[in-house]
Amino acid sequence: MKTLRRLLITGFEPFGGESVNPSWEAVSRLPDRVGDWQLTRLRVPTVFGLAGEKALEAAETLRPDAVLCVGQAGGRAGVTPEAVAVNLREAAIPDNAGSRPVNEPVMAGGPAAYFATVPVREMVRAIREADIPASLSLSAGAFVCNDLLYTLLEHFDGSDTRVGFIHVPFLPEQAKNGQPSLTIEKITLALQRAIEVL
Ligand code: PCA
Repeated sequence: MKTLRRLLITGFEPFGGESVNPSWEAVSRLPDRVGDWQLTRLRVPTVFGLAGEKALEAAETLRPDAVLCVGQAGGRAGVTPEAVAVNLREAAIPDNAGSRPVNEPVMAGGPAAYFATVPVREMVRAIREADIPASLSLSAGAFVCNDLLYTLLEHFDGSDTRVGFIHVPFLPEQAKNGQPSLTIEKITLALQRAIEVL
């Protein structure tokens, strides 16, 4: 029997006045096993620093082969694997602990940026093949999602553990004034397709 690879997959709690976060809604609906990956789910707080701490704590126990984080990107029309994380905290709104850092590093003295170590272009292709809009994103912003991705890429740099991030659009019930959205079924299927090509 083939041994399953271990995937730590995270979604975020709601933030910015929303009552749901599609990232956690979708992550919690994924089956325990996708392709040859065994999934361990983790809901992380939308708080600078703390999201990364919680993910690293879980990774310490699980020793995953890959960590895939998922977050909400309201206003985006498609599912967007992130290519890069930058060493910057620049928040337009407060996080869930009330902090709103501006022009601060994620890690003092760290490199300016890290590239994701999962096959982002293959993920885009696989999601599109399922007839779900997807494109490669070259910026995860400078809020908590970027913070989490940078923290994990820095921690696992040079190791065998691969790290990636996927931003997902609003759910239909969150989208206002003609903002784009995707159903929970489509977002969940997109994640499944992305995991299959990890
Ligand atoms: N999206 C935010 C943080 C939590 C989330 O789901 C972001 O894009 O940074």
